[in-house]
Amino acid sequence: MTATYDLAQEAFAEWGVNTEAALAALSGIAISVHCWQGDDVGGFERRSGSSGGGIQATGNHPGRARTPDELRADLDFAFANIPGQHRLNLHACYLDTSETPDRDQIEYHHFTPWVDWARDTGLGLDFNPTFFGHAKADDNLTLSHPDAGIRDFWIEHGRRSRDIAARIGTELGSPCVNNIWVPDGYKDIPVDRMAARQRLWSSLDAMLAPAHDPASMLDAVESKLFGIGVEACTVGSHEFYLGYAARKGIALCLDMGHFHPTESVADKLSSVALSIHDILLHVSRPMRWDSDHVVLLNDDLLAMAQELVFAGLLDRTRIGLDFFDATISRTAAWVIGTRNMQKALLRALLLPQARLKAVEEGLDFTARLLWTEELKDLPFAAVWAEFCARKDVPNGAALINSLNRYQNSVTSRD
Ligand code: RNT
Ligand code: ZN
Repeated sequence: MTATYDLAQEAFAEWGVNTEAALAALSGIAISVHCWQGDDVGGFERRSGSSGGGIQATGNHPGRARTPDELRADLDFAFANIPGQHRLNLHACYLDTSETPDRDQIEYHHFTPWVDWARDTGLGLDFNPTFFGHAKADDNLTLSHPDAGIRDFWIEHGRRSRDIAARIGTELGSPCVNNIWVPDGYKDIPVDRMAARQRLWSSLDAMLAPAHDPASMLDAVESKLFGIGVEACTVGSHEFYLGYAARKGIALCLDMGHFHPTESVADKLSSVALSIHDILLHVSRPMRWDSDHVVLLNDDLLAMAQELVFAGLLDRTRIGLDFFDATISRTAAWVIGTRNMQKALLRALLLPQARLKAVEEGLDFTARLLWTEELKDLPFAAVWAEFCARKDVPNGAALINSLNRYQNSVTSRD
């Protein structure tokens, strides 16, 4: 324990905050790190072309992972620079096999190298069917396509993804979240939104019909406001999935980039939590649109973490990340973004929650404002440094050196 940490411990104790309890709580929070930051949402299907579906990584920084082995090596490095035990969020298009199954033919064995690696590394795994970057998704219509044949193709993909996720969860002894996001929507103003939404609803029903053990797999659905090429209408809107998840008792995924830019996603948590039990987050940073920038330790992130902690939602919220930036070191992006999420959680855990809630309940809004501002000066950094030291990961200048060294080692890849 450093002298700096000792002083920090005292400073927090003056507010009645136990830093050891905060560190223990932070230690127990697993972040689901998204595989797709490592290769610009490309995947390993041996096809070329962009991800499609209105999502896009921009940039051409050297070092993109070209194979599952390279991606795992990059992830090993990233996780070695992120304190704590976490999860990897895998997309179906990241299969690792010499076979070339179409999306409606994927099976568990196409993913076993990932599961073996996760088991060896002590990581949990989450999963996502991939409804984009495919000829049958070129119209930006999948589960809501007017053609029943196309819908059936995607329903089969979704069912297989659920089977695979459930098997992964069983193998690793930790429930695997299977998150469903479809790009479906219209560039220009549709005249029959209702028909499209009815088709999406029925397709989801068909896809989710086979029951799975919740100890192995948890279904989640992710809404969106709009995407590139899908400006006029997104079939799977927030209202659509809020209702769907509530009716079906499945998890709702809130992506921080999938709302109007001035909406606070943090504010939505407590409302959603009253009718939805399980929540999945896609922590992201939209800049003017759903741009998926690497998350910063900014007000949005701090507000989100504070809501999770103060509303008591940590035990039923899965925290996943969703950003992809190809203009910077991809491994650094993972490390910076994930650590920022953890730092935000730590700050929230270090706040004198009971005292703050008491002054608000007593209508003392002056004290609430004064205290929240004074609390910003507490020595959070010393507690974070202690966390990194205990977890044996670099911090500060040592972290920068570590990130640079690794990036230099992958620069020759392209
Ligand atoms: C797209 C959604 C979705 C994807 C991933 C790759 O806007 O946010 O979550 O980013 O499935
Ligand atoms: Zn997302």
